[in-house]
Amino acid sequence: MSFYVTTPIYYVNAAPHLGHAYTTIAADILARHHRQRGEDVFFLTGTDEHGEPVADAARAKGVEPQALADLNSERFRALAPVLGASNDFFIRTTDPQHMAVVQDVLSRVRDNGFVHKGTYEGWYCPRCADFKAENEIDEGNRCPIHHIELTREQEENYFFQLSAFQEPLETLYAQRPDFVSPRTRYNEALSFIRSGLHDVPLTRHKLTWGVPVPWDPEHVFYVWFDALLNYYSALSYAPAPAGSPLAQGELTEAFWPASFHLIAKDILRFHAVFWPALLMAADLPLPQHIFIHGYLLMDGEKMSKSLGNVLDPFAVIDRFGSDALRFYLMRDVQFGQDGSVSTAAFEQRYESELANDLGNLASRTIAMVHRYRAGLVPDVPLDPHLAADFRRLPQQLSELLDRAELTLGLELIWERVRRLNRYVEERAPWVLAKDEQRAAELDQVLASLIAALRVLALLLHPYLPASTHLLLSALRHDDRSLAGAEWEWEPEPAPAGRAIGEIDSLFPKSA
Ligand code: ME8
Repeated sequence: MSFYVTTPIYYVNAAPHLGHAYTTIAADILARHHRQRGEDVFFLTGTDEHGEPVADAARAKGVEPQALADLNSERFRALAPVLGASNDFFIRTTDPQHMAVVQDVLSRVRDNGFVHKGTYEGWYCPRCADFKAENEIDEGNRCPIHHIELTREQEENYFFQLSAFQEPLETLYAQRPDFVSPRTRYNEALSFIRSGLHDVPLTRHKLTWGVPVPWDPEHVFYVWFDALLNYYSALSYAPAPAGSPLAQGELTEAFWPASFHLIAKDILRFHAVFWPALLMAADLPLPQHIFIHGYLLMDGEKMSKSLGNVLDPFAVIDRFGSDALRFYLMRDVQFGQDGSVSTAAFEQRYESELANDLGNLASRTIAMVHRYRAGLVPDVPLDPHLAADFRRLPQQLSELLDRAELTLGLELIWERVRRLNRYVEERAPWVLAKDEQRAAELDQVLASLIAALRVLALLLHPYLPASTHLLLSALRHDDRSLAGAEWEWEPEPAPAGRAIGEIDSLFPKSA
């Protein structure tokens, strides 16, 4: 089994913000979860460096586009490990290997008869690098996303014959109802297709900052076609993932087509319409799923660097750690829908759920094993009352994450975190400990709590990799695979009990 997940490649016209961190974290959770299932995983992220958004930003700063791209691409590259992201490669569209693949694939699209010359006239947003139809623009000819005035463009270009793919795309959507999700986004893409597809510019004549068109050096490729191809080109030159039996050069065969492209709804049309059409035109297999999440909103507006209403992920992580940010974003905003974020909501979740529900549960459980059983987990059968709530969780989580239902997956686990807290209160080990007659009961409660903590830590591992690593290390459970999250998983017999370590507060309240 192989699993290939991607994030959009981010524009390098400014530094990363929380919106970018969001998609990268989501993709990382899927990648880590599939690694836990023992699959070969490839997780790609990177930066989109050509086109007007970058050329204009560089001009405004008085620097060359390449210099701005180098500076900001490095910031995005540095953000990934800070977020705890385990990406296998970081692509830059200025990589010469990527540029060669773009030229190669788009020449094939032309050889296949899907490119013709024409004149484009219409509205254009240089921040979106997007040509806007009349019904997509705000009053005063403004971009509905960036609120800037659109420019009227007239340009002789090569066009991609998108119109030829109207029927094939309708068939694709009919045959694969899970090609795009959530359902609202599927419907949105399909109705765009049904409204009639027009040919779109494939090249730009006025721009020089882009991948040169091999058959006409006065043109560069329109940045979106250059950018979309990153998902395919990366596999041709990325090194094989650490520990993989694959060699460099074997990744396309192993991982193409992608399992999941994660994006936000701002770039739905490019991914759900242009991209499959382009792949068909190039005779390449189509991705399995495109999942379109919503916007993180601040003050009711899409968080965006050009609007200036951004929350700095570096600052949040500095104070609370990357797990806290990962948790908050997946928990507070239903993945797939828009949701508001705020420092107040973040702090509330941190205190009540991470510090209290999970952190306290872990530290008091481990402390009780040390206090009452000298750090040895009794080797006794587990409490059957917990079994119904803890059995089959890996399967249930996998089913949700196979649909990229990241928030529902986290809620599935958190219900058990709360269940276990109730169990501690109900069974009150501190009461049992006072009564020698009830030693066997206490043994069972402690063994069950530790087993349940192991299950929770393994299930939560993709969401909270750093803190669950600490917890699993304290539990002396080295294997990170999902097999250990089975309630029935049996440790090696140890009649005298299994030793566990100690743990510091996982989510300190003073953070
Ligand atoms: O569009 N809420 O790059 P970009 C949620 N280079 N997600 C957000 C967000 C927000 N407020 N803001 C950004 C581009 N994102 C192109 C993509 S792909 C072939 C080329 C995330 O820097 C989300 O994933 O504008 C969104 O789709 C992406 O960043 C846009 O990043």
